[in-house]
Amino acid sequence: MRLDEFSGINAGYVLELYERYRQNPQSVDAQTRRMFESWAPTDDMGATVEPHKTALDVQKIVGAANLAECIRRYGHLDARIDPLGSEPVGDPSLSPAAHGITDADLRALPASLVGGPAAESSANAFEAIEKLRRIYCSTTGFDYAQVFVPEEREWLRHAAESGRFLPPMDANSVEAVLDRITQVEVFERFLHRTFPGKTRFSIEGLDMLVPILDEMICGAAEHGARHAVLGMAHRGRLNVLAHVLDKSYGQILSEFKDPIAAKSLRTDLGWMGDVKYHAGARTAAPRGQMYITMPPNPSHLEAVDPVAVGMARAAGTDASRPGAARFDGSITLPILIHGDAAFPGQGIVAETLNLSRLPGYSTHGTIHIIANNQLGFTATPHDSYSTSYASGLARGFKIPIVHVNADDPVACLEAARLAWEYRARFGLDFLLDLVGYRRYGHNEGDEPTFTQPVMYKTIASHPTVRQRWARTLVDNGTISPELPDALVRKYFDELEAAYSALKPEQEASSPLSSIPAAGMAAKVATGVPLDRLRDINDALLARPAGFNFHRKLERGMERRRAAFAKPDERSIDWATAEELALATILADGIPVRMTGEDVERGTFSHRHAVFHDAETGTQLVPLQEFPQARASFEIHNSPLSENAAVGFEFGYNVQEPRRLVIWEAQYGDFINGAQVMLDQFVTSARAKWGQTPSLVFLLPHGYEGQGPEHSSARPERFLESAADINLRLVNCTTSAQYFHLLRRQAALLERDPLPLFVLTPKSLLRHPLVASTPRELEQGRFLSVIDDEEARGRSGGIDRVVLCSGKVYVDLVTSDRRGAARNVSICRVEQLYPFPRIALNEVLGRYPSVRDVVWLQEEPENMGAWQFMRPLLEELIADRCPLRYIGRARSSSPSEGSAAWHQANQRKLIEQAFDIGRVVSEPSMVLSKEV
Ligand SMILES: Cc1ncc(C[n+]2csc(CCOP(=O)(O)OP(=O)(O)O)c2C)c(N)n1
Repeated sequence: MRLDEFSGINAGYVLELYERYRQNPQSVDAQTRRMFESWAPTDDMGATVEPHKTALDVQKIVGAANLAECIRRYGHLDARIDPLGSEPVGDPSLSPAAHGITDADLRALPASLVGGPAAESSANAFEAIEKLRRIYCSTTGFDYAQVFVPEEREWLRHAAESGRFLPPMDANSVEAVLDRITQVEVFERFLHRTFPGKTRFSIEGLDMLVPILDEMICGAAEHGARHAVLGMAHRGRLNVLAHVLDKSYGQILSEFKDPIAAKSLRTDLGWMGDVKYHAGARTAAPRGQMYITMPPNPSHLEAVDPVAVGMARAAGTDASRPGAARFDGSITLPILIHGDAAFPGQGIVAETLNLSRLPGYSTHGTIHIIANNQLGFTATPHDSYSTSYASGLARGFKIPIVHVNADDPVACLEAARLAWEYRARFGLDFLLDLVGYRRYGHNEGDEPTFTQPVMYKTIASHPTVRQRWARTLVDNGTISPELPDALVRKYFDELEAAYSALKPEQEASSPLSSIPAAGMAAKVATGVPLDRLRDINDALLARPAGFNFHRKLERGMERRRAAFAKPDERSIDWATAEELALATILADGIPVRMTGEDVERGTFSHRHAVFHDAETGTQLVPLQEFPQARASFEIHNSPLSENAAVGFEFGYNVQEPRRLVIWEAQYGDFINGAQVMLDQFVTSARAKWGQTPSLVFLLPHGYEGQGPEHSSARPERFLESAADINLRLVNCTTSAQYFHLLRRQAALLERDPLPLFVLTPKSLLRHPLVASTPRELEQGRFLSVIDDEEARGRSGGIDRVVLCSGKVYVDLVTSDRRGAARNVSICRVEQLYPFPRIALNEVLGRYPSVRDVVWLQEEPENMGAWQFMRPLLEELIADRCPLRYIGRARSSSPSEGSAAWHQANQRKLIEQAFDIGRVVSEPSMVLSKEV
């Protein structure tokens, strides 16, 4: 047996064992003994190795093998990845002495001890170790020991050591790199000169980012990818927009001039626009066969990460066929470009990384690039992260990392090629830590030497990567000495020409979506014939042969089976209405994606969209099985995240707006974990970027004595940012209303898309008053206001109209005070926004003798819908009668912590609704006051 059949440390171990066997054959186990009886170790030249000579030889062999392993594992600590020349931290284990050996010892040992491609062409271990050093301790730091799957690690090791991914070095290729980085640099220099001091977040110092993106995108396109989604922040964004997304110089330059042309000031759809370095873009024509999209993003660093990943997931998902949606990661490529301070600092990065291997969220690998300029505004790495590198977080997700010096084009391109190949082969995330510097301050008007005087002294005299690469190519005779300057001139001329071609008031605004026709939502027919509903219901309840339903679910299923027996009985509870709505939407050919914490079963154990066989655990998803479906249905329990989870669905939704995308919060209040997504994307995307999201949010809401955190979804949060009809906020009280609402949303996806926030019930999920009749699903439609049918019959005797929304309505009508209060009409405002002015006006007009109109809510006065409703109601009521508020007093916390206290206040609230004429003056948690 040859020694090199054992690699690295194994060889040392085998020889040590052999030595033990020679000393005492009984000291090794029987199997090993049998092997050694017929074995004399030889080296790779076939000569016999004599391990028995001394124990010292074995130690040297082990030392050499360990040294090789340490270089592979820790070599990146000695790599020169900082273009500004800082000394690498190094590691003692990288020196032979640490392993009890010398260079002379290594020369005397066979190269095979080192193993891998480096050993193949080496005469001895010393030469092989030197090669390893050049690979692992040069301008690239390979950092992949955290990859635990041997096949992946072995592939990475071979990729690093074989040089297989080095870029071609023929004259054309190296000149093309020079050409590209000249274009990148000149763009910044031109802007610097033409618009001095104007913020552009220059790429300079990380110029190689653009050729790296070229390499990844072209490489992936050759392997069949058709859609790249680039999520990135401000740094280098304009350069990437110009050179990767093909945004024209004319458009960019006109945005810098920022003209106020009367015709560019749109007033429709709430259009406000955004600064140029937040703008998104999409290539107009495919590059190769690849479309490239960069979503717009807010200033909030890293917030765009899950959005871009969700877009990539949507782009790679075929939802056109019934059953589960089919995702093909090979046709889509998400690339996220992070900041070196933001990556470790922003929690959403960890949330996004955590999505990477989850079945409902995976993109078959996202490529991450840290645009590492070694500063975050003025903060140093010392201030910014506790990990060794900015990329440290990725290690926990078993993501291979390559740190690369941004001044070495060859190393950068090798890393880029390796990244997309790894992603294509294993379908997993990869991280490229591009280490450069920042030529100017945080922005171009900022003075960096206040805080980084020493670093900026170095930067001031540091040649650009273009200058360095040009010098290398001129010195080795690959290009003529005139070429670098000629390229610079060429690109300056191009920019000059674009600039002088600008019209004085060139249109700088992006095209906006068209304005939906007025009243679209009210016109949608959402009823479904009873026969069709009955058939679908039966199909959803079909029992596949051999499937064992959980005993406790059987009764509910029986009830559901009988739901259509009497069309005028209230047999449709909330969950049934939801399932029938989704099923009929699927039968209409609209795909549905639903996610959220524990949505498959439903937080309140009401949904059971996924059944688990009680014997085998096999899953059954009726909405993927029923024969009437014409599009896919997917439902996934999300990870325990709100921010990234909502961001992902937003991205999915804007990428594929013709699919109904629903996210459910465990309790409505948890959505504040996604506040950045709401403020920066969902509610303002149309005004800033012309996007038209239509994501649905289900937010359990209602005061039930569960304490401050599980009572309120904080409707005020949505009303605060409601303007120009940018969202719908609904708090509906019946299953039929919910059914029609979901169907309406699906029908409006293309015609009048808006985000929909639904405050959904908890205890009322199974309440008989919330249940609806099958007939209501057939004949009804969503009503923004529901008048009090009982009171209408005696409208002349009505003194008070109580307007309320959601669960408190049920508390009112089930109160024992209700029977006696025949002069009170209780009307439900089911849609809080858009404000249902016409419907409310009609309702109020029906009660001519009304003495006061009350807005009644469970929430404190500074929360809930009151502050939003008040001016609108005042305007509507005008001088008909006073407006009164009944609800909890102003409070910093949404509700009481004790159930008993809650009940007392809730009782008071209801009493006051029926207590006409009494104004409570004593200090109380509950107020009744005229306003
Ligand atoms: C969530 C958030 N917090 C703070 C800021 C303000 N801010 C803008 S850029 C920046 C520094 C970012 O540093 P880094 O991630 O290294 O990116 P760089 O600007 O250096 O490219 C800060 C703190 C922000 N934009 N977003």
